Formats: sequence, structure tokens, C-alpha cells
Amino acid sequence: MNTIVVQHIAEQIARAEHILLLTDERIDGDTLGSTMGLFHTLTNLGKRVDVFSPKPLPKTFSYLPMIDVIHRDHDVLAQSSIDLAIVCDCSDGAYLPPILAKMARKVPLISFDHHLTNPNYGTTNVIEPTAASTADVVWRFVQHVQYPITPNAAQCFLTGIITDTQVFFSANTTNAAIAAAAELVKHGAKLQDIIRANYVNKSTNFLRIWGIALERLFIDESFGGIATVVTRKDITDLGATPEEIESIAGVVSEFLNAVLNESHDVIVVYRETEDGAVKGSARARTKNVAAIAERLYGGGGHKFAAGFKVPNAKMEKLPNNRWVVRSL
Ligand SMILES: [Mn+2]
Repeated sequence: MNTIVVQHIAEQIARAEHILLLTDERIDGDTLGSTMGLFHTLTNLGKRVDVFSPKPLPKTFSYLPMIDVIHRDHDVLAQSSIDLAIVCDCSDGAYLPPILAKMARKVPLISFDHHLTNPNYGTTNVIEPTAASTADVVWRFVQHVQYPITPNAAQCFLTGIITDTQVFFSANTTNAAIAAAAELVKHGAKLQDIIRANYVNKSTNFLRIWGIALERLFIDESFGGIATVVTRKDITDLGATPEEIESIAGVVSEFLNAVLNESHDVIVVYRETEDGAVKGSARARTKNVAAIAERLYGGGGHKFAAGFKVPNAKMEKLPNNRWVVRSL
């Protein structure tokens, strides 16, 4: 971590009287964990802090301490006392310009992230593409500047690490993430609560969809790997919750990437969405799936974990249990 940048941010925080924290619009455990970890750390320093999220929060994360402080209302942005903004785990910043335009005045924007593709849109940027999660980047910053760490902050930071590494299962897991997790447990984070909330609490309907996905595995020549499909019909027939549906492609692709044998490097889970699109979630052990997803469908993400969305499309079944994306 660049010491000059860290000192600069510490000075900006020291001067700030009212800080606005922003999550990404793709709500996951890392954007919420890193943002709420900062919320607890900064309020503990005596700072006035507001948190804004552009999207509704899945119930999965209701265990995060004080998650209810997060505002969805744009009024929170217009407060003239806000003098610093910080965004966590937001890879491209595309949603930010209209949000920042609602603020009473232009303030410095600090961006903490770990996406390789981050274009450094912040006034100050701490981007560590080798980090397992934004939460462990923010945690290293907090340690570096020696802010006291509360059990609530530790619980939030550990949530980011655990969810972005699938409990240290996925290829992005680093020694630094494991070391950070051990430190956070010492500071009062409850690892078992995080695992239970994120990975154990699945409904029978969710597991039935998982069963369908396993049964449909096929060799997908477009990605050069193994793929499967979840259709709108599966979802309506089985009635999983919106959050379960939103998470299914990521969860199933992580699982398959972890358990399938070495003969298959790439995993893709295709899912038909309610708005008539096909979303894909791709994982790999060695190949650059972000590059393949970008070439085929204009998607992106990390080298070993990428996604894409094809609007106005559906999945079409071909002979021999193969499937393709078809434009409508
Ligand atoms: Mn992340």
C-alpha cells in the first residue's frame, strides 16, 4: 500500500466533518462489508457518516451490524455539510456521475477497490488488483493508519473477505486475505455467523434449482468449458426468492469451478432473467474468462471470475443437451 496515498487519505478523513459512503450498484458481501466496516470505523472515530446504496439490500445481509443505517433516498446526498465521499468495491464508477451530481457541492472522492479494470475515476484511488476483496484492502488501510477496530467493523470486513473468496475456496484467495481474516476474528468478528448467513441458509427450492443446473451440464464450445442453464421456467416452477435467483449463477459457478476435475478449466452458468435477458457467470482456474466474456458478449470482471448480460435473449436447447444464447 502506497504510504503517501495512505497518509493523504488519513489527512482527508481527519479534516472531514461529514463523510458520505457509497456502495457499488452490484450489491454483494464485499461492497457492503467494506462500506459498513468503514462506517463503524469512522463513526467510532467520532465522524458524522451517512451511507447511501443505489440498490435494495438482499435480506442475506441483515446480520451485518447496523445495516439499517443505509439510505436509499437521494435526499441524503444533497446535505451541504458533506465534505468527503468514499466508494468501495465499485469497479467502473459508471453509476456515480448522476449520483454525485445530486450532491450540494463537489467533494473529493476516495475509491477503494480490487478490480483490475478500475479506471481510477476517484480523486484518490487505492486499487489493489491482486487483493482477494475490497474489504481486505480497506482493512489494511485501517491498520496502516492505526484506527481502532470495533467488533462490528471486524464483522463487516470479514464478511467482504469470506464472500469474495467463497470461504477461501476460490482462486483469488491470498495469504493476505487469510491473515486479515485471522486478525479480524481476534477483533471480534464471528466467522460462523457469516458462513451460516451466506452459505448454509438455502431453501429447498433453491437446492432444487441447483439440482436442475447440475443435471444440465454440457460442453460449451463458445467458452471452451463446461456450462449449464437456469431458465425462467425453472425459476417460476420452483419459486425461489429474488435474492436466491440473483445469487444462483454466481453460487453454482463457484461450486462447479471448485469441484469439477482438472479436465475443464472454464465454467459458465447461463440464467434467463425476468427482464428478458440472459445473464452469464463465468469462472476459471487458469484461463482469462474476463477476456472471453468481453469478446463474446461485451462482459467483464476479474481474470478468473467474470460476468455478462445479453439483452433481449433466451436460452435455446439444441440436440444432445447442449444450449446456446439466442437473440429475440
Ligand atoms: Mn469485491
